[in-house]
Amino acid sequence: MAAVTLEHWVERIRDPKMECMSRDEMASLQSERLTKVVKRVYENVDFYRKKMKELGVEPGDIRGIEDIDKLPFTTKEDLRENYPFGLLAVPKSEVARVQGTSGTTGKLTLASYTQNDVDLWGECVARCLTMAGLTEEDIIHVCYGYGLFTGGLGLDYGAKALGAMAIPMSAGNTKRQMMCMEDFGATAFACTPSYALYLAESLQEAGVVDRLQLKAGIHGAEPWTVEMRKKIESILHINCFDIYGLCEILGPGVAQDCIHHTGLHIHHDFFYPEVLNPATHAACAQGETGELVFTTLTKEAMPLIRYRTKDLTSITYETCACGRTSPRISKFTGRTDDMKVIRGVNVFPTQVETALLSLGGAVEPHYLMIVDREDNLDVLTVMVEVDESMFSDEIRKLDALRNKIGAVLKQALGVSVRVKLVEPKTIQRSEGKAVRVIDNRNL
Ligand code: DLL
Repeated sequence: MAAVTLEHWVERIRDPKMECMSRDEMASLQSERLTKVVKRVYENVDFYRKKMKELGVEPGDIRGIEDIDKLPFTTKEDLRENYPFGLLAVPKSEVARVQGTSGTTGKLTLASYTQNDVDLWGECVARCLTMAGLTEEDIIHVCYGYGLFTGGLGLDYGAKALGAMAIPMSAGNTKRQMMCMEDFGATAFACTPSYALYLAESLQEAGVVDRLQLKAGIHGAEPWTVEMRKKIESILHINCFDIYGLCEILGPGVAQDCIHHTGLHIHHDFFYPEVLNPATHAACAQGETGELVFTTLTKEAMPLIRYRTKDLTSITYETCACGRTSPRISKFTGRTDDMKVIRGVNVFPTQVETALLSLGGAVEPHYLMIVDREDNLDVLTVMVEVDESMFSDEIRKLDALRNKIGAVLKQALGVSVRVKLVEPKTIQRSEGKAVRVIDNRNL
């Protein structure tokens, strides 16, 4: 069967009451939830009681959502110091499961969930799947890893809450993925965008795209550009959606874009977002880039107050063309910690991706940034995959392409770049999050 495009779909809104509430109604719900969660963490979590006392704040001082800036921040370092169970607000016997992600020091960043938290997670991912036009009729091929990483189980819980069929493939073995996708008639698939592109190219090479029944891709867990989305969509003739989340807050399902692709809708009845200047902590104006900070409003096992995600984005509160009133965050430009400062210039991997994709044609969006220090000077090398045919052409053509890429990257990044052209599939593919930067400077 030929691939179906989503163009003629009418999007179904799963929970119009929550997703289309007026601003005042939502503020009152958020206020009620915030006052409860603050009281709970003050009474049950030593870390928060101590922090609030240091700031001279009592739970009674928090009367509504407008008081949120009186509360202390929580950072990844706080999680590390309280690893593994120091931030629990319930007895350990009430924890139904834990999920984790790699931390910066070798230990995991660990999050705990009660059964209600797991159900909330399923509800959030189900809302995201609905935003992608999926229903209980759909078959969702999940090639995110299952395990401590939240991708596989999160999508699985979402499919269950929606009443759809989940195919729990987990990551790896691309040939098997392709076979099952075709044989089981998957109508949607979920994995990182870098693996989605790899899988799409592999399906194209195998000539099976037209035999698939895919209509949607649910991708996230790493930054990706609009150009990358369009590339996957055009190979598979589907619509792809950007799903966001982090294990400390929930896992996938904190936010996702709808068919209009004008930002990711946050489920703000559960997670209250702020976008703050990372240095001054002042609230950013709508549209201004800053660090995303979340307060979980209903989580039981490990509620987090003003958690600093280190993810950089901007926010808008305008109602979307889809009718949802939830605030929308723009695609992430990077993290406060994946930004590389190269000869004093801030460089993000997504800038490289956008620049490469602007060249179209012979250049693939598979790249690797390598930062070295030579004679006390930073040197940025960008490895780029180019079409195989380029290597059989005259050397002059290859040089011209290298120079062109170098010029485009210099223009986009503001620093000079050494370009290394390599054949397709030279850069290692990842079934999980792609590695985009290797920094050899030992800073
Ligand atoms: O990556 C959860 C997830 C799984 C999201 C599957 C989407 C799909 P962590 O391993 O805790 O959780 O990593 C969270 O990944 O702070 C962001 O920096 C990055 N990230 C997640 N989603 C996106 C996205 C999962 N859509 C960290 N765009 C976050 C950009 C993303 N970055």
